[in-house]
Amino acid sequence: MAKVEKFSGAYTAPITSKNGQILVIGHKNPDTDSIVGAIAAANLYKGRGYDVKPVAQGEPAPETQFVLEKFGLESPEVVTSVAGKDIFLVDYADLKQAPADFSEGNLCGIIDHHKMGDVSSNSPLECWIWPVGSSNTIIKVMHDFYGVEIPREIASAMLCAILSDTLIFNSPTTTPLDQKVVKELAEIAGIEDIEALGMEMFKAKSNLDASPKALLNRDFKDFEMGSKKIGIGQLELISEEMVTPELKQALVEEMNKAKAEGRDDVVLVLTDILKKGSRLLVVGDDSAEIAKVLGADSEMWMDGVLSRKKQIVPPLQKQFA
Ligand SMILES: [Mn+2]
Repeated sequence: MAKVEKFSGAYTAPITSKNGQILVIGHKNPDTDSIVGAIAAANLYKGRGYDVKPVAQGEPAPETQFVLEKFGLESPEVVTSVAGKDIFLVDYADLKQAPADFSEGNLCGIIDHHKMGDVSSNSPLECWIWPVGSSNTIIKVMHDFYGVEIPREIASAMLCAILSDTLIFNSPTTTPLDQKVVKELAEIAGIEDIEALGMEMFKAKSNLDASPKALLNRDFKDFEMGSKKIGIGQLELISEEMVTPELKQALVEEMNKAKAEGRDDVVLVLTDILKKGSRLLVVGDDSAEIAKVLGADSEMWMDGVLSRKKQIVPPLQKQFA
């Protein structure tokens, strides 16, 4: 039998860019996975010969700022319009997370690890959507597939993005591939104590020195669930006790304002990384039902609940379908 040659990216057809420089763009309210993902994916596409630029739909949050500064990476330019542009999406595939004029752009590819979204394209596209803990895990595998090298500073930031999305491997979204890729990235980056770097990063993330409105919006996503529109925010903290009763009250006020903007319910999940659980804040017509479905106790504590994607959104979607 003839030997089957190992398949690699060298054999795939090139992406055709009709509109000049291709933008690599993460989701709204960008997190570390989406901003570092855009930078890392741009490195990959550049390595394959494309003229690309990483951009973001907003300024980096404190955790991302920490990562970019620590490894000397530039914060991507903020871009909120993609009309007439070729684009790659990183870390999302739904219209709600995309720029408002998304449909006037030309979608060339998607790298994501969320449930399938509702974007569509006008021509065949490159899609890498895997059920792993972080988009950066996929981007590392893509570098290997296409034979593109990862510079040390980008490898360091990618490692941080995976630790961020998987809560240092504590989130139930973590897969063995995430752990393997982090080991490989640590080797490229020369990082020895992965855990210590992760904790340093989460300390930066726990920065609550911002307005209640900015805190609610830091990692906030809207979901259509049956006939309901439910906004769900999450703050990942070293300790949920950092949120004082006064701040909690101010956050609930902001949540009520967000509800008045046309949502049925607004949820804020205060995740305690060390206690491995989350405190639930919820305002809206279905608040009692939401608390029940998510298994919150009388003090609204949800033991073992760390992941919005895996432990919050699916049960609510099922309830309100
Ligand atoms: Mn992600």
